[in-house]
Amino acid sequence: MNEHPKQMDAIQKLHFYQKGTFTVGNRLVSEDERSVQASIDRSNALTCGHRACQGCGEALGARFAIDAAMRATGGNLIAVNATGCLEVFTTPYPETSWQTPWLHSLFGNAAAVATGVAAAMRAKGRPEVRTIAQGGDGGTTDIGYGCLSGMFERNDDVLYICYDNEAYMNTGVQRSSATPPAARTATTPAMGKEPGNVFGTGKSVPKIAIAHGIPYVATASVADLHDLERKVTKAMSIHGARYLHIHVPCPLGWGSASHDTIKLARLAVECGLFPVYEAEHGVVTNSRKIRRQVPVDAYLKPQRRFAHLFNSEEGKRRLGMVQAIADRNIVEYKLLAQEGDA
Ligand SMILES: Cc1ncc(C[n+]2csc(CCOP(=O)(O)OP(=O)(O)O)c2C)c(N)n1
Ligand code: SF4
Repeated sequence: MNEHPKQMDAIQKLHFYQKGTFTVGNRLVSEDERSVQASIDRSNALTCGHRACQGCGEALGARFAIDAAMRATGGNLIAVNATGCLEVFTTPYPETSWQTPWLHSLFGNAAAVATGVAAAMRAKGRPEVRTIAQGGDGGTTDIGYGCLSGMFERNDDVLYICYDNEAYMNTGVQRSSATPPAARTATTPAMGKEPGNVFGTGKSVPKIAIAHGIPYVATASVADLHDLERKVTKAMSIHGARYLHIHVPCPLGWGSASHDTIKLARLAVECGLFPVYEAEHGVVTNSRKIRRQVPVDAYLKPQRRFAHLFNSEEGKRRLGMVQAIADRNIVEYKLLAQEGDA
């Protein structure tokens, strides 16, 4: 029987996602391989009804991070949020998607407010209540950086989580100091010989956090949610200042397809542009190995913010410069798997 085109549209391909994924369905894998999300008693700290874009990496990262922290603390958790997408899409007044005590003050002071919350809990004789601060890369690497460095330097008992989508997304994709070279944003040259962000600027807050010598620093990706949960759990087992930097693709700001979020996050790791590692007390202790390095083109091409790199000789030259950054990371963080690596 021939299907009418409209009927064809209505027929959706069914995928059996259950086994082997890191999502709620992985109840079918053995218990020790399951993520926190696989458990029916997960806290659903960030629940339905929020207004993130389809495929938002930040929403996914926050849900897994906060649920893992809730489990690690037996639900004794207060989260402080910087201004930004995560704050705006979860709490359109008078509603909220958070099912945990949650506080928003200003764009740049989340680390300082969290320090105050942790101190207040101590003063009230409730040291079991733990504190997390969280924000986007703009709120972390630029405007909130002074408060964050102070929190690190005083070794305050706070886990700070940065959701790095590589620009100020909430206000229309402006450049931050975490925006990668060559990426086009609303505040970088749109055309000319060298469109997009310049090379040789910006900063690595994970590296700066390590330089503060704080107890725990890690990077993570929404491409490996098990690793992300493990790092949050580990961070909550430690007292003092801790920092977790999570790479979270943003379909709206990157000009990528919403179904490509996880794929792009994985390619960023596998090409070497986003190294995944851990450090304790100022020393890098391990890095996630890559079996086979993929060329940066595979990661950059599906993103419209990098389209100009693929349509001219000048673009090709700058593509080579991006590849050189990835290659340097591979060496610096010893990212390529050697024979005998687990
Ligand atoms: C002091 C101050 N400056 C500017 C703003 C406007 N503002 C609100 S959210 C935002 C962007 C947030 O970007 P980022 O921290 O990277 O988080 P994202 O939205 O990308 O998750 C800006 C500029 C503000 N609220 N307060
Ligand atoms: S703009 Fe980006 S970070 Fe903000 S909700 Fe949309 S996808 Fe998420």
